[in-house]
Amino acid sequence: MHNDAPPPPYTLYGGPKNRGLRVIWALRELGQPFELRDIDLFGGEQRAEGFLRLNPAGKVPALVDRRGGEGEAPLVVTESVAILNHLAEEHADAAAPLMPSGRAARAAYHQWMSFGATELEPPVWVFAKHSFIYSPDKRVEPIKVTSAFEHLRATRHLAAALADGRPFVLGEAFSAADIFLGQTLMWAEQQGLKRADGCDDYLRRLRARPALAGALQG
Ligand SMILES: N[C@@H](CCC(=O)N[C@@H](CS)C(=O)NCC(=O)O)C(=O)O
Repeated sequence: MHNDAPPPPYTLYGGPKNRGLRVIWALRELGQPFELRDIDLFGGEQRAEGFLRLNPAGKVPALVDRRGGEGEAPLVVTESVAILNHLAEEHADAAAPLMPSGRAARAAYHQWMSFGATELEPPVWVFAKHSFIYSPDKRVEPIKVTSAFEHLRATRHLAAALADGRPFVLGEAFSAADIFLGQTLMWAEQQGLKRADGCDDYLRRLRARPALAGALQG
C-alpha cells in the first residue's frame, strides 16, 4: 500500500527542548502545518551522515520548506533566527504577521533580533556550555559568573524598554522578536540565571500564549 498524501509544507528538525522551540512556536502562531522530526542530540543523531547532508553544521533547528513553485527544490533553512525571519517574511500576509511592515517598526524589529542574537543569547549559551555541554576538562567555572552578570545586564536593557508598559517588545503587536527573546529568557531561567524583575510581566504574557503551550508539547 502506498500513501499518496502530499508531503507537509514544512518539516522541522529539532524539538521543543532545544532552539527548535522557537520555530515550533512561530509555526503555531502562523497556523502553518508542519511535520516534526525530533533529533536525539544527546545520542549524537545530529552528527549522523543523513542529518549532516541536511545541515553540515550538525545542529538543530533545520527547516525544510517545500512551498516553492512547481519543480522547485525544497529549501533548507538553518540558524533559528534566520528561520524565524524566513517564516515571518514568507507569511507577511498572515492575519497576525510575525514581522511588522512599517518602516520604523521594521527597524525596531531588526534591532531587537540583533540584540537577542548578540547580547541576550550569547551569555546564556556560554553558561550552558560551561555547565553541561562541554566535557568537564573544557569547562571553566569563572566564565559562568561573567555570563550570569552579562545576562542580568542584557535583561536590564530589555526591562528598561518594557518599562513604558508595552505588552510586547515592539509595542502592541506580537512578533517573532518576542518568540526569540521570550524563548531565550525561559532558557536562562531554566539554568537558574537571574534577570531584571522588569521582564517578569513580559514573560508571563508570552507564557500565556496558546501557541507556546502547544509548542512545548511539540
Ligand atoms: N546558532 C544556531 C545554534 C544551533 C545550536 O547550537 N543548536 C543546538 C541545540 S539548541 C545543537 O544542535 N547542538 C548540537 C551540537 O552542537 O552538537 C541557531 O540559532 O540555530
